[in-house]
Amino acid sequence: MVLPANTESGHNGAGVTTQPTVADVVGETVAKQGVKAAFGVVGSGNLVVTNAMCRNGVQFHHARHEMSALCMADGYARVSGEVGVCSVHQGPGLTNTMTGLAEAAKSRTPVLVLAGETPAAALTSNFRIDQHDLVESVGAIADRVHSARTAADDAARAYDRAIIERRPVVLMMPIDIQPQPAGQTEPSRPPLPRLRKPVPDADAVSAAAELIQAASRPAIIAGRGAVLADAGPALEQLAERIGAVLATSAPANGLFAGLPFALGISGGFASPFAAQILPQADLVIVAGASVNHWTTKHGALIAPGANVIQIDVDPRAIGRNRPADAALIGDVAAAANALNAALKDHRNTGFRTPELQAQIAANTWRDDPYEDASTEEWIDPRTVSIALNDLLPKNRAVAVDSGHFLGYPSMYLDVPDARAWVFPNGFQAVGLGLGNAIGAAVAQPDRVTVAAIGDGGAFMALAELETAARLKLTLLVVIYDDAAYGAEVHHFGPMGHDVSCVRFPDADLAAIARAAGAKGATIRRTDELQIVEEWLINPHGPLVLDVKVNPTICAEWLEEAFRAG
Ligand SMILES: Cc1ncc(C[n+]2csc(CCOP(=O)(O)OP(=O)(O)O)c2C)c(N)n1
Ligand SMILES: [Mg+2]
Repeated sequence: MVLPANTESGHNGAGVTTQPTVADVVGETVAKQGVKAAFGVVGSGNLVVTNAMCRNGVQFHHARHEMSALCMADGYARVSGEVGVCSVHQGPGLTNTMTGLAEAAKSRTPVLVLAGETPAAALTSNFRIDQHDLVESVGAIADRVHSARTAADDAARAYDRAIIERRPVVLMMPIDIQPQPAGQTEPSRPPLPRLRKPVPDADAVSAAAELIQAASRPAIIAGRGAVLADAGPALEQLAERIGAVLATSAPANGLFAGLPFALGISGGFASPFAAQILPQADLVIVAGASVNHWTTKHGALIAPGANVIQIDVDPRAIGRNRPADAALIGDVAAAANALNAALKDHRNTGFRTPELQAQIAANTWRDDPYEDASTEEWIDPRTVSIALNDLLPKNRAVAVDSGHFLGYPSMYLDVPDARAWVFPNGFQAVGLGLGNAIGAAVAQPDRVTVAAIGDGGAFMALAELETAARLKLTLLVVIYDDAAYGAEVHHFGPMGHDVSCVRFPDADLAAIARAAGAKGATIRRTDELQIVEEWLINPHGPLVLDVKVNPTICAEWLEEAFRAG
């Protein structure tokens, strides 16, 4: 709708009916894209736009720090498949989001950030920074509300770009334009088509099908591209036809959960059995995965002579980390369906024998023996992870942080599907896990969400314990507390460096959680996990477990990563 100047048809959020402002229209336009939830920290540069979203049906969840607010939008987007929305103040409000924004950019999460911006003419404003270059430098897209006339179009375009370009978009909203009467209240153009499922070229499909027909023991390694394409069923159909075993990259964990020939994660977190089977493949179909050094254990999990077929929507991804013998450029589900059609008369038992199925079932991580390093004072992180896995309902989601502890939840906590797994490790930053878990818990209130984090990551995001408590989330925060930056201790200690600066006095994180309004308990033995059972009867409002893990254990996956450099 185009409004003549001074038309009285809006609401300024202060109870006064006026012509809608640019901020009103931006908030309304974003809400009308179907946004159900938004996160943020409110200042003068984003209060009006945030209220406008709320008036139009968006539920706004206020965080305590912008980095975590961004992570909440990221985690929300990862599990819901929708655009995550985050609203922040200009200048420091935006700089505070940077680490979370870089993670969302590296993990290609569609996030829309609504950020105030100092007026072009306010050259001496304290808040002034180059917001455009700042966000572009971490891989996000900078867009802008250009004028009162274009506000609705600008907002709709920014939202579309997050989906189409699969990256976070920061919509700068100059604070001198925001209060102006909007020249237009609705976008002038229809939304861009959202469904992009590019089908690979037919010749490429034939070439890949030929390689598959020549293979005797194929494997499929699926990544986040397969998750985003909902390609699990199409890939399993293909795998069954061609006799393939299935594995995922760490970010795509859960995609093949429960399937008989699923080996779990390929890479540093691979079970010893999976690591033994995967290099036996003579053909590997890499489906929406980058197959970087983490996923292949520095190349060891794909045999040097194996053929590789790589499927990716992005042509630039082909062969980036491992040369590909054939490439299918397109949506992973569309490509798998095309291969299923091309191979409709092909049948190969391949790996799929009853013997291997039984071996896979009997050789998961928890079947792998270890010497329990629990003491009076500390619990073995593997022991507590296995016990939690047994206690928690199957309908759960797990979000992790970064650090030495990271392998334990990845190896021992099962997830029912890929949307129940949040792995914000594209930037390998510590401190993003709790925010991501909160976003995931908001998106899936029917699931028990677990935030598996280290004590270092917990302290970086501590403020959000209050958020989790205030929002009464069904959230179990498991802090693998070794009173240290364990990753650094285990990396530099063996080299003879002084690591006293990355060891900390024991801290009572359960008491801190209680002070923030959550339930909290210290865990040193598995019988103390009874508190989880009690909490699960009515798990509304977070329970924080300060698990005192044995700091002397160095996880094998990390040792190996350090060895490889
Ligand atoms: C933001 C950020 N700062 C520093 C680092 C370097 N770093 C990697 S792991 C780690 C230790 C994290 O400690 P904690 O969360 O307790 O996990 P732990 O390694 O002890 O299991 C640090 C500081 C990082 N990756 N990201
Ligand atoms: Mg630690």
